[in-house]
Amino acid sequence: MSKEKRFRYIDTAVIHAGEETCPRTGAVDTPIYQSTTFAFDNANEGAELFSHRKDGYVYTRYGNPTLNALEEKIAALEGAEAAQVTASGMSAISTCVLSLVQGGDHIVSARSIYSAAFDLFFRKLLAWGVEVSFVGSTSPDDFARAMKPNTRLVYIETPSNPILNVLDIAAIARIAKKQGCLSVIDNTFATPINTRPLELGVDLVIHSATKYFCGHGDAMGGAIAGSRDLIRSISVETHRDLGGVMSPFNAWLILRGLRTLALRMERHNANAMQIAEFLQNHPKVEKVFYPGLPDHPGHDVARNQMRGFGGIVGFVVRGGLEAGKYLLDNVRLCTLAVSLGDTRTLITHPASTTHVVVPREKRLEIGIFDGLVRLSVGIENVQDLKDDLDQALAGVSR
Ligand code: LCS
Repeated sequence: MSKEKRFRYIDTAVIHAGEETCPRTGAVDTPIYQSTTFAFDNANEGAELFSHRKDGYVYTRYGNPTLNALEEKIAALEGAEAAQVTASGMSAISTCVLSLVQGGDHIVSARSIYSAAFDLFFRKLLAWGVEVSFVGSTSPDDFARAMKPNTRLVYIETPSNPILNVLDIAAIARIAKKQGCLSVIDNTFATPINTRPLELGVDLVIHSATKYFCGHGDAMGGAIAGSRDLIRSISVETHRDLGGVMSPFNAWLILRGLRTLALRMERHNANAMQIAEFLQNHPKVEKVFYPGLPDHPGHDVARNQMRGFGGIVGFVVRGGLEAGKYLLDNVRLCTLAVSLGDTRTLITHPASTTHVVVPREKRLEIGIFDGLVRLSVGIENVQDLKDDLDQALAGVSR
């Protein structure tokens, strides 16, 4: 029997929480339980497991020891009682939201959320009879005004993808609580190293574990964290039926990635701050969006609720669409790819890629300007990153 580990700090929790030396073999690293099904000793044990009178493993869609270790680690990092991991971030969002609402219910959602989450709400939920009000501003009062008697859920993301809106988590959680409905936050950009939303009163935290949790761009995953009761009902009543199960191998990769989360975020925070300041002083750059800059409209709120300002920087290149495309074609170190949160720096130009099919007016309305570039600042030496951006910006013609 191994001794219970004792620790207080999150940079120790990323390494130790949820994981223990295997009592049977002494294996120090959590094994990959690459098994779909788990045998019962006898028929009675099967009955006990299926009726939840006994804890144990039955079938990987219902639970798996490698996934469980990851769930315990994520719960510890978010200060939650429990967590459920899923096949992707979108799987976490769809499982969570579909578990909490039904036809006739109303959701209040921030307008600036990850585009596929917006599409899920706008296209699918509306078609299924769930009403959604999108709040375009960052003012908690506007969230309060959007509430209706049948509001069941308030859904937010901060800092938001891709325009880095900052929302006051505690104020919005209070509004939801006052109305007796649940609040859900996508904490992918901040990670629990920078913000722990449950401590600010939110009910459920969602992650795309594909991003900073994994950290190395080699595994998809998602997670939902919150109270034991909520996670249990999401897990038993919805996750098992929707079936977006994380693979044991991906759980193992994400467990491994998480052990360096605190270290990586420290570097992401520091590099992104320096890049934001560098871009702000660059003549070819019109505007920079980074919550760490004092002139960001959400800076004061971010200072209150974030320990670091994260690794994502948005900026508008002078010269619009063509200038944005030119920059992407001319960087030599930054990688042209979607996704974020990797060790390497990733660069995207939403207007010519992810949002190319969105009509220009609609795009501008949601802050996706022609020259907007999103940088997921990696953990490389920051001078190499500045040099790369500088040489590419030098050729931008206006
Ligand atoms: N939440 C946020 C904030 C995201 O940025 C993403 C993906 C998701 C949820 C969905 O997670 P997934 O299902 O991909 O694991 N964001 C992406 C992006 O900005 N580019 O490519 C994917």
